[in-house]
Amino acid sequence: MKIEQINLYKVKMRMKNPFTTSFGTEQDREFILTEVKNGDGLSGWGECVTSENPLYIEEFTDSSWIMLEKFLVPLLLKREISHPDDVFDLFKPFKRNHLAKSSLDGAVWDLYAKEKGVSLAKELGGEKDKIDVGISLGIEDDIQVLLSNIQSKVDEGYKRIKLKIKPGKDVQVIERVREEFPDIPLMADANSAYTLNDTETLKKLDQFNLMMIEQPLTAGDLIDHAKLQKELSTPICLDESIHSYDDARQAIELGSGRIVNLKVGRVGGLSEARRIHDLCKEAGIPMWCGGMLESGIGRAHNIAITSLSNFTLPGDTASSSRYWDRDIINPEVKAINGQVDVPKGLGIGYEVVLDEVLKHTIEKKGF
Ligand code: OSB
Ligand code: MG
Repeated sequence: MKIEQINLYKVKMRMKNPFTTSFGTEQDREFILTEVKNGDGLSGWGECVTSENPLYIEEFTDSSWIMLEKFLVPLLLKREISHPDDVFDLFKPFKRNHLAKSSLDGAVWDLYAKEKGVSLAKELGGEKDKIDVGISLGIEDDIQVLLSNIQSKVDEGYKRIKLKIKPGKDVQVIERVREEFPDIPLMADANSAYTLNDTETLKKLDQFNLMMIEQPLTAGDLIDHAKLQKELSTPICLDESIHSYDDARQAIELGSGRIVNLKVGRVGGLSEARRIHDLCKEAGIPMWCGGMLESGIGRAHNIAITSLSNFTLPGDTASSSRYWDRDIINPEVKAINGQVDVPKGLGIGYEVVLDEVLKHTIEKKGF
């Protein structure tokens, strides 16, 4: 295949509700959509899952925009690609910037599947018709608000509830939630807010039968995570720590955690995501697909990768309506009883509604 044209759309979309984690609150999502076109005018789409600020990861929307226009787009444009895996290798000389790289990798995978006349899920080796999904709920000042958020998501049928925690909003919050909901599949995500000095606090969470504690310590602290895991009976799940196949390999070898949250953007795209999937499967490490408050395009990519067999735990890919008044794809993503159908249509299997994209576009550049 040959990429004849690339369009970048910087978009700003307002979520229905603010979302608070240990690193901050976000309501206006600012990110980039990438569109790659072949000579027949067929389009593949990708999403660069950045935010306006570098709080979750070092990349942010404006840094990825520069990365894309100055380095990555010129490498890909007019180039003959025999397989989407080539894109990962093509970008390899440039360090990190995985969210930016992933957005083009994903668009090329979508286009490749469309050219072949298959779904992206099938082309990736997906085996499931439906995927299980949970939901991630932000920190709330008022515990009653959190409890009612949980109740409504349990009623909707989500397969597990993830609660964001931070120092001062942890043990007591989980304790109160467990009083109301003793049996629901529950987990906590700290987004790197703790250090080994907090081991005693984190050990108190062991009594609440959590499925896992996600990313208690800083990214890069694989050794400290391994020390902490030895102290905890609750499995540690790694999110921010895993940026590559080698990160996953070393985390498994060190015993830094027992579960992997895979985010396609964080690891630089679907090709690397697949390699990590196979590694974890081989090692007996269960996985699930994390979310980055994506629009429908990123959501579609998440659904496709989650159809692979070792995504055995419910992921964060909730319904479009949990985030948006109107998503930018048709049909929108809809979880029914905690399950989302894996689309069978070509490529990502959802139609991108260009009018909706353009409504939110604050900058566009074509190459
Ligand atoms: O840590 O998984 C995370 C959102 C933004 C950045 C990091 C994270 C999250 C979420 C939300 O937990 C997941 C979602 O609903 O998309
Ligand atoms: Mg997380």
